[in-house]
Amino acid sequence: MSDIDLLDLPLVLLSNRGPVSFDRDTAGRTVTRGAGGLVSALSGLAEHLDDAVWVCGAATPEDAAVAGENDGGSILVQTQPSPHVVDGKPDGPSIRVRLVVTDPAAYADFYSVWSNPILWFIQHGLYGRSLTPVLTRADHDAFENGYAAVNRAYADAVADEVRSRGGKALVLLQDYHFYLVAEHVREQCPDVVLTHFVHIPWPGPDEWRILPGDIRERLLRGLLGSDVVGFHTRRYARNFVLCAGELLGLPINLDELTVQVNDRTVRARYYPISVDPAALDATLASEEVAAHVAMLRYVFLDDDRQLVLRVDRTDPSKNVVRGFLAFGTLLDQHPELVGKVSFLALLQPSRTDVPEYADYIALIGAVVAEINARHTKEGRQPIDLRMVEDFALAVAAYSICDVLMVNAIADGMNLVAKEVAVVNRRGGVLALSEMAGAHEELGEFAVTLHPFDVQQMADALYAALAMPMDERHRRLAAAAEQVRTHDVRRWLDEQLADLSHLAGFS
Ligand code: GDG
Repeated sequence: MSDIDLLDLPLVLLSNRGPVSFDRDTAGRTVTRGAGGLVSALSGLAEHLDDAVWVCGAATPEDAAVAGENDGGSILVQTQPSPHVVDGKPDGPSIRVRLVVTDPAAYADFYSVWSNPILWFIQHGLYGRSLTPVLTRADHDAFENGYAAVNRAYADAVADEVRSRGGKALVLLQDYHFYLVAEHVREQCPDVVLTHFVHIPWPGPDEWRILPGDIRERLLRGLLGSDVVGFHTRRYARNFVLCAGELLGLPINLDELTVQVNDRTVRARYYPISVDPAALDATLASEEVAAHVAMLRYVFLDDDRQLVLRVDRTDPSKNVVRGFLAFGTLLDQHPELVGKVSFLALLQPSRTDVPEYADYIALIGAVVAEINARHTKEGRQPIDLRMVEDFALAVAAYSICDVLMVNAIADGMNLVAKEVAVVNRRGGVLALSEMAGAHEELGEFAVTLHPFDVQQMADALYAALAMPMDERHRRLAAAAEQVRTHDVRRWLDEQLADLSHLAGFS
């Protein structure tokens, strides 16, 4: 933790979903740790520091109740061995959490109108340019009363935490929900060292021109309140700097990836996010995963059959429908594969309150039914579509698949590809979209997919399935080595090293 010690500053984190959530069952209040690599990486940091607080949204009614009982202030939650709120001194790792409660209508406009789908869609190249009206009066109002108002509330909570720590702190903001926060925090606390990490792609200026000038300008100026704006890849960082130059007319340096904002230099940096290999190894070794592996082998891998896998949220950006169309084309053009290759799709229903997402799930079901009807042989359907939330099942499938399909239209990084690289034990081939951030690191070991070209994807799947075993193992070992040496800890350490430098500690 050398860089962290060097910083020696209090830490204020902000993300939409926090490190713990509260619920209620028959026995009373429960506390659960958040899942996922991001939460565990940042939790490790927050637990390590003497003075850290994590500001996040109250996601459940019980979260809101906890916030109310504490007058909106922070609470100390011991995270291990079992999470619980502590009053005095904890006797294990703990995180101070501040749950922000906002008006439900404002939150709905912030989350389900602006964050998803508008910003998410623009940043994944999915926003409509057809004849249907796009930004209506209601959307303009939702920006003001939802996105901007909620950003202001979170910024005030962050600034409050910074002020209570003497006005100087390291502030780490996460993702597309909070583009206006950095500027508000800096206005109130000019001495902060502030980084905003964007987990999704950042497109070039023309994509942002879909938004009216005043809104896109506010989003960019908001982010430029940071000292560092972090992305997964150099391409996204470069696009951001181009936007500042073209859309705001600010002086930029494309080689250095910097933007000049009055007397401040804002740096765009790229830090590819990654996974925690030790945690994945432990999950793979669990009895639960072993039971799933036995079941999956029995169902999919008898008689030298092969398995294509995909694991995604049901998000249009993941391009699930074209992926199935490519698999259908593969079977049309290689009938000898029918009955020999199965496609297991583990899809987690996502954002179903957004109409485009609900429609997408229906379309996925229809396409799968059609391909299965066309290619069922001896009672065996080629596509097994499971709408499930089951990480142990996903890891079991990661470990035994022959091919992983990631064909996203755009994807900030894609952690599934990195997870498969670490846990696959079968010489699994990564079939990876050239538009996923992970392609920058893993593309040379993968079979590349062009997400809009169904024929190309069918051909690439065929090449992956036909690849000799020694070649498969060689590529997988190289991909695993890349991920193990560039893990999530490194993602965080590199950011801290840069910030440490900026803060004058190194
Ligand atoms: C966004 C960006 C970027 C899988 N099945 C279950 C489950 N998973 C886990 C996977 C993986 C994670 O969910 C999905 O992460 P991805 O990176 O693939 O995709 P997004 O959710 O879109 O994440 C992305 C990421 O942020 C980090 O910056 O890489 O580009 O879009 O870890 O293993 N998790 C649970 N249940 C499951 O059934 N809880």
